[in-house]
Amino acid sequence: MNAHMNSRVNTRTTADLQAADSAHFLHPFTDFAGLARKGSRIIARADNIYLWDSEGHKILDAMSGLWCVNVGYGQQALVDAAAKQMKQLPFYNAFFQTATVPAIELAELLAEVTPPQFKHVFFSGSGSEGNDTVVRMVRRYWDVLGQPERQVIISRNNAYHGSTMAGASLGGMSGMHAQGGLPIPGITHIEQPYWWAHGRHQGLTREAFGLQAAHWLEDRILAIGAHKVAAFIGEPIQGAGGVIIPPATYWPEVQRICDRHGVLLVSDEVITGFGRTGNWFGCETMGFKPDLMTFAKGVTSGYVPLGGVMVGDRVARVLIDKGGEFNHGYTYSGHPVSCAVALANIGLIRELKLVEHVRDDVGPYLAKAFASLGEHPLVGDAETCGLMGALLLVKDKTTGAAFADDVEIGMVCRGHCFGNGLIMRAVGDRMIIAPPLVITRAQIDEMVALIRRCLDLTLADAQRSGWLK
Ligand code: PXG
Repeated sequence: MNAHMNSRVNTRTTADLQAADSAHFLHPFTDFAGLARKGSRIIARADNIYLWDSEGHKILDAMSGLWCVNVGYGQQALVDAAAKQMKQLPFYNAFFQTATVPAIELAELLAEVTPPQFKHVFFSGSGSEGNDTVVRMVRRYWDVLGQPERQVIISRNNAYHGSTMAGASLGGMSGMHAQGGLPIPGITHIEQPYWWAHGRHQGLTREAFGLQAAHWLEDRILAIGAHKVAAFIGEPIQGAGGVIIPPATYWPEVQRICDRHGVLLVSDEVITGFGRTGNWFGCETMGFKPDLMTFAKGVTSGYVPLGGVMVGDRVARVLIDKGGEFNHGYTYSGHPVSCAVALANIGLIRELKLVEHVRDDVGPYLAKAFASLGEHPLVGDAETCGLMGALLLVKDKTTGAAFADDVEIGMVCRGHCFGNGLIMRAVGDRMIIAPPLVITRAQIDEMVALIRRCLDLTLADAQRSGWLK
């Protein structure tokens, strides 16, 4: 039997799989040679909030896969929905004046669970493609309105909006811009609303800093000329950037500024959507009313790929009533299997009352647990919103001083997480989590005990290595 026919994890050794992996599989955001030296950890199966690797180790997945498995692993309703749809109609497109039942019904359901300005959706296969759609759609909107000079989209440093040409350009990751000549023209970035990095040293309260950060947007709009600015895009809470929760004053002020200058407001809800922050969408938690909303990940809990853009009435009416043909779309726009799984997933979020569970029960419970982790000697700041959380690791708790540049404290801590059956991400010195929404209070206790153990081990390393001096 050749390797392809015998490719199930349980019939091949981990070493054999790792060799095949490094021989053939180029992983995303990975130093290929570095990984080949080390070998991948191979995840073999999962249930609820736990994973098992190919060596049988159990791991608590505090990152929901990659911020997506909102309903947790092993939900039979999603499996059944996929199998049923695959049997009945595995694929048909939505291009040539055709549609499929799951795509229609999902569009209808999304209009119901999203804020009231949204009655229309454009489907994509991922969040990146959703944001490519945003770029083309906002520019098309201003063209149709006879203002083609409104081209510029303003985004923020340390934003993440995906990895396609447009997604990476909208994102504010300097490492991504440095490869491949990005950003594409007509995209500009302002500073992020990160109080610890940009507000604390000025002695500003979080609230005052939130207003200042919002006014960076107005300054940029005025510098460019409002007649040239198409849209502003932001994640309600930056995810990949390190779970940066903006002050409560930020988004309402951003909204007022966009309204004042007629600029479209786009909320990238790829991470914050479908219950993550204790409301269906992050814009509801943060108190603003976007014109467009990108989604992906939690719409199917990651069981199959799906993304898209919710299109608010302001934009939809122009494109529908005056736009003619919009020359844009993907083979998998409205994929019937993805849409069937999304219908089952949203049904389950409702049935299990997961949004309420996050808002009223496990969200506040996690906030308390993180406040107590905030007392750990390594932690300078601890914050949560719903089921997203971050711990900032600092050298000196009283002054908040950071570790020396050559000390990768986050990676040290992440190493201990790996070794102790916990998946937690490190973004610079920020340790971040976003567990499945089905997590219970007892499981939060278990997760927090693991985090505390990893912090203690990291502190011991820091003491031993003289990094605290
Ligand atoms: N917008 C946001 C806000 C995201 O978080 C995307 C768009 C792109 O989605 P796709 O489906 O094209 O990947 C994302 C994706 C990380 C990490 O390191 C985060 C994402 C993807 C990969 C890694 O935290 N978010």
